[in-house]
Amino acid sequence: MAVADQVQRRPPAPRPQSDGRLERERLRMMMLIRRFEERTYQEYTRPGQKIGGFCHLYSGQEAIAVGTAAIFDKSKDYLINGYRCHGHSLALGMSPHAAMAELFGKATGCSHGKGGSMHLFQAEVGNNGGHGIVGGQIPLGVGMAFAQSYKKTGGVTFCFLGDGAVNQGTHNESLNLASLFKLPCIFVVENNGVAMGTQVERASAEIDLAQRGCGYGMPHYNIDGNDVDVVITELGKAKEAAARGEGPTYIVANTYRFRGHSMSDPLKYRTKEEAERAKLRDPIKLYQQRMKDNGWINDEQIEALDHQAAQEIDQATRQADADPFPAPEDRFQEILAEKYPLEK
Ligand SMILES: Cc1ncc(C[n+]2csc(CCOP(=O)(O)OP(=O)(O)O)c2C)c(N)n1
Repeated sequence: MAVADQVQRRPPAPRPQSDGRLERERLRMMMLIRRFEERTYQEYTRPGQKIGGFCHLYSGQEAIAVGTAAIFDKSKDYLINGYRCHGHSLALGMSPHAAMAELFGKATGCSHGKGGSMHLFQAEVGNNGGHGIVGGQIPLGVGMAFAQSYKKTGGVTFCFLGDGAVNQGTHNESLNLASLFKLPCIFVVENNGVAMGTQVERASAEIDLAQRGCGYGMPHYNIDGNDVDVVITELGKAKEAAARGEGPTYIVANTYRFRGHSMSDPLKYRTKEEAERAKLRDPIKLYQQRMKDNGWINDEQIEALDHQAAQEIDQATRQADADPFPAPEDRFQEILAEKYPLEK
């Protein structure tokens, strides 16, 4: 049984009273992210590959990013992330074109083609980006929450990390300070059960990762990371507590990644049966079913949403492909080397 199934879960969210409009938008976004990732996979693996560098796909985990975006206030909240950052960026409103152009290394990309897949940023909406050093984003997130608390902005920071990052030293230092200073920080561990090819039970002595929050005196719990309504409800409660000055919460969102760790992963560490079982809890399929049960959508409308998403991604990809690379004279602009030139 996967770790995610063994640990205690919070109960499902109550059915919302709704006309289905917001829910349709959430479903649309999850489907758009899935289409974006599948196209990224195709572009990365096609002969004459146009996407370079490391690239980590988010397929299977969409409910977490989309649920967070539903409660995120772009005027004052912050989000910071590891390298698996495409989904969060799209959910917070980055255009598929700005994201795809970044993957292609083009000047029109969100980081002007200098960051690539692991560094999608959009600071103007509070998206403080993807970070390639495992656990490197945790103290940065705590620093951002410290700034929000110090300046009394009323905003909160959503700090995302993977199940592998919980064993980094930065995790200990950051959680302690966040709790001690009662910072408005919500730690969200996206527990997809595996760090590269190492399962949680082979890397962590305590497999219930939510217990990590206990040692730092903060509320801590597991949630179903495949259920977008649960994500909204539970992260929403943590956000309200943080905004009231009650300090951080530690949430483990249990999920599964459908693709390999990165593009070169032959997936030898898991069985076909495990992957097939996980697909039964595909967050998109679960949400489509819930929406159909509530009479908010039908199969035809779902097909139309998918068609629209595929077209939007196709257009974004063609545009990204046609866009220019950054000009050679700009290569030291907007990077640290601009301030500390390597060439004297
Ligand atoms: C400090 C550091 N050590 C090792 C690596 C190599 N590395 C890249 S991803 C990864 C696994 C992290 O897994 P997890 O935190 O569970 O995130 P996921 O990939 O599942 O999203 C490792 C060890 C790294 N990037 N940084």
